[in-house]
Amino acid sequence: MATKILDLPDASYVLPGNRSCAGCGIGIALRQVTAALEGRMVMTVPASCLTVLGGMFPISSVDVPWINVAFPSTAAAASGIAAGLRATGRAGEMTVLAMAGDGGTGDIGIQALSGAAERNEDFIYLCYDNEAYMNTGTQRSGLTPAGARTTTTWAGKRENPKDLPAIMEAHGIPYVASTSAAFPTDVYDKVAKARTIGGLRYIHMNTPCPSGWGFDPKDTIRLGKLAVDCGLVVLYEVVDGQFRLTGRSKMLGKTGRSLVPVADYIATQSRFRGMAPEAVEAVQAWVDSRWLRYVGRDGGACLL
Ligand SMILES: Cc1ncc(C[n+]2csc(CCOP(=O)(O)OP(=O)(O)O)c2C)c(N)n1
Ligand code: SF4
Ligand SMILES: [Mg+2]
Repeated sequence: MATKILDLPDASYVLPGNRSCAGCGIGIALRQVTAALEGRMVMTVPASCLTVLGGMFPISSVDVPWINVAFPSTAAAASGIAAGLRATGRAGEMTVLAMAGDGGTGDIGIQALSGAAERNEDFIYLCYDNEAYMNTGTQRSGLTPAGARTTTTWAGKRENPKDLPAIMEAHGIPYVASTSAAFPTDVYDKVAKARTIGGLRYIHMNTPCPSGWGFDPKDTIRLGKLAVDCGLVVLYEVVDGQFRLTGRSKMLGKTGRSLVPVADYIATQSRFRGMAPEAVEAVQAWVDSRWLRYVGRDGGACLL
């Protein structure tokens, strides 16, 4: 049964005031992530906007244990903590949560993550995807969408983003999910479900970034929702190989309602300024074929 917005818990483990930009999607989602674990957790976090949000010693903007680790080692550090909790008989007391950005996950941390997934280590890995290396001033990552201008793709990125949840699914881990910071109940339910499962659980979370994407901070939720409505972001989960659409994506798939044109989404952000019409069409074709595949898989079809 999906949680309703008014049923989300009042408890907050993200304290008032932090160093992220106004309207940052990470801070919005971190409330649901930590609430779903009831604060009974230990986090490993590599260099990123999330580290900045967490704060600099002796100040902290979160009320949960948090370890800053070297960039490529997020999943390795989480594996070690999970092993330590197991060895001391405390594994049931708290959840180990590795949380990193798209650059820290899809590019720099992928080998440690892949190794941990192959060993089916006991922790949740949550990749918040703001679609570039934002903390260092917006460089492209392997998850930056085609057409987006960054300081290293100043004419617009040519490649589509790599499908990280599919890569994780190919490891045969028990739980993979795709969610968005714009849907707090979807984030909450997926983290709460992942908490009840053993082994490596991977959650991919789209996280709008006003500063790097070029939009007004008041529009974070609106744009996050638009990304789902146009099919660039799809909400789903794969439990033991069984795929199902969730929330808004489920509704769109079930009713067969047309997706919003990708061009409408692209027009909302300055990172896509001057994108050639043919490039927009190419992204639309890519989104359309992916969407058909997702709808076709809904209800069970296995990727492998
Ligand atoms: C080994 C290493 N290389 C580079 C850096 C510089 N650095 C710090 S944060 C960051 C960007 C991280 O991008 P991402 O993982 O997407 O997180 P975001 O900043 O977008 O939240 C980089 C390149 C570093 N701290 N350590
Ligand atoms: S640059 Fe983007 S992701 Fe980073 S703190 Fe600012 S809004 Fe958040
Ligand atoms: Mg990033």
